[in-house]
Amino acid sequence: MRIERIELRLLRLPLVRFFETSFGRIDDRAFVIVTVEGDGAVGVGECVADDKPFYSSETTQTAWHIIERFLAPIVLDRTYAHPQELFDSFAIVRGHQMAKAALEMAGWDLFARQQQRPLAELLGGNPAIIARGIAAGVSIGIQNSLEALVDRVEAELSDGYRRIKIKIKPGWDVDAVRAIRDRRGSVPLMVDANAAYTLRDAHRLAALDAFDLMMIEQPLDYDDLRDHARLQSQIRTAICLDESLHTPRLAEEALDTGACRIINIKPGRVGGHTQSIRMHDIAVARGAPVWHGGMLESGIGRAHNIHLSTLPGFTLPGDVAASRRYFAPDLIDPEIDVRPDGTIAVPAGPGIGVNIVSDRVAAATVEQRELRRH
Ligand code: OSB
Ligand code: MG
Repeated sequence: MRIERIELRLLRLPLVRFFETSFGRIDDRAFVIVTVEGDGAVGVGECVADDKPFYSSETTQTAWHIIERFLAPIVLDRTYAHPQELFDSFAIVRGHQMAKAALEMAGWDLFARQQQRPLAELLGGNPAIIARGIAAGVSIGIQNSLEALVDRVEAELSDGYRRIKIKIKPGWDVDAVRAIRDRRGSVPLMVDANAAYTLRDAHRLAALDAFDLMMIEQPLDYDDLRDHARLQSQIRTAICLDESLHTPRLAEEALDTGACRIINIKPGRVGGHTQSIRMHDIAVARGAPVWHGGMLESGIGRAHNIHLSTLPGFTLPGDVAASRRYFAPDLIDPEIDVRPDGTIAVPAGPGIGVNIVSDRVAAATVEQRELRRH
């Protein structure tokens, strides 16, 4: 496989509904789409970095810079036997997992299209899951009121979703969980704090033990494994880490020190598909459940996420949901939809298997650049 041309596009799209987390509310999403071309084929990836460094230190602008200045010169016109060599070829560049992931995932799509095979098969997906589809869950942001929250939960459950995750922060936690339990009983429920608490809040987080949650995601700081281990020893609810885990090694350390019992994998956060597979394998070897996170992706990143979610260790429903929860219209046609049984079909064509609507991409493009070796 050889990549002869790379195209970067910065896009901005309005969200169907605002999305609020412990670090703020957003109404639209900026992201970078990376297209790679080689031997007459095309592959595409989506960079999950946002325009603000709040969820992670990367932004659309840093990712663009790192791809243009450092990663493109590594990959352009180099021969790879397999896309699993891409991530390790970036080793001279430290960090910048989201920039690396966007290019690496485009390379996987290119290779799968050249092989005329669905990406899920090349990643090592479970054939039964590839045939039946993946289990979908939703992530519900902080709402204006508890009534609005419970209404959202009802609407998502009636669309078929099998698991509800709500965002929490100090002041929007125990009451929000109780409101959902009061209305919907034992529905599979979990919370995500996006690092909004400290170890001094342990008693408040222990109060969530009464609600039989599947897990609490990233309660403490984004770079703190030690305090997560201390917290996990003080609460019954399983901790799942998201922001803290950028590498397979960190996942290993977190599981082996008791900082978490469950792993969230987002290929953007860990450097792409190859690193995601490695992290998945580490969790499976330790008997820890894995699920696929989401980053409010367009249909391009979303399709990649669906393919990766077919690996056998993804035993819990992920934050991978239907296009129409995010963008109307999405950049792809047909859009990704959830079925009444709460599953999402794995797109069946070569590569990520979705058709990109170029008019919609063009209309959302803010900036565009072509990179070649010269
Ligand atoms: O923490 O999982 C998170 C969205 C943006 C940044 C971080 C997170 C999220 C979500 C939304 O929870 C998941 C989705 O629906 O794509
Ligand atoms: Mg999270």
